[in-house]
Amino acid sequence: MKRLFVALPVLLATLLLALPVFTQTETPETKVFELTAEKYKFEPSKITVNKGDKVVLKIKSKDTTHGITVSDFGQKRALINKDEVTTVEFVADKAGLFEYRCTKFCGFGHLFGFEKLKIEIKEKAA
Ligand SMILES: [Cu+2]
Repeated sequence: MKRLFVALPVLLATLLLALPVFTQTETPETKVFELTAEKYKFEPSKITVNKGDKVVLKIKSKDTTHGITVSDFGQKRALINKDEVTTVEFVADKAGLFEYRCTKFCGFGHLFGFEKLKIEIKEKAA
């Protein structure tokens, strides 16, 4: 019983000291990106967010209809029509580097040289 009286304050002190570590992690944010799609690339071609962030892509096409399928985050194909803004939203719930190319035939470069859109999702700093 006496050991409990010693152990309990030590345990409480340890928890109090550890508390700031738990509360320092970054809170999820909504990150909005304005992108353009054109033959044969997305611009910018790379975006970076933190795990947990809500990502909003607002994509415009400069020339013809393109498409994007952010399949790793449960998104179905969205078409990107010329002079319209297509919005794709997802929660970046896993870290890694994800690459997406146009998913709508837009010319011969679509088959051979399409530069992928890279989405880097960083693990939050501990
Ligand atoms: Cu294409």
